[in-house]
Amino acid sequence: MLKHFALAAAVLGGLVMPAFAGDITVENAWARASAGPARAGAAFMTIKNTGDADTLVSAKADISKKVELHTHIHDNGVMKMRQVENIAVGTGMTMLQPGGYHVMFMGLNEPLKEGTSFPLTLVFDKAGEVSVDVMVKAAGAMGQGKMKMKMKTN
Ligand SMILES: [Cu+2]
Repeated sequence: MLKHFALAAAVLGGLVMPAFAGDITVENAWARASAGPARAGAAFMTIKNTGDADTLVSAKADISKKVELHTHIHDNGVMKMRQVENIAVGTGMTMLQPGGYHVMFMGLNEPLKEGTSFPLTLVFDKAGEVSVDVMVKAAGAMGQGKMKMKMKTN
């Protein structure tokens, strides 16, 4: 009986935003629709932490071969993406947004389509796993669509 209740709660929980675990709440998770046959995509979100400092250590999704944590750096006026080992989530709000930290999907199984959503699991050092639905928005969402991006892999 308890088991069934827990399962139902988990299923219902997946349908309601925001998603949370422990002191961590994840809101407004979104990704940009792929422009053409892009093989990579990025997800952005707001992470609220009402507890002590935590760390986002990894992310998991079925939509691509690899899921990485990335940041952007300015290099001679060109914005480049760089993989990071983790993202510090201090007390308060941490924004994953265009031009900054993001979750990167390398080798998309198929282009991200506007109006769809996909599940993403974020793994925090202390809070554990938080699963969110990522909404796919128009390719030009939040501007910066024309920004020149170059991949730099280590
Ligand atoms: Cu990236």
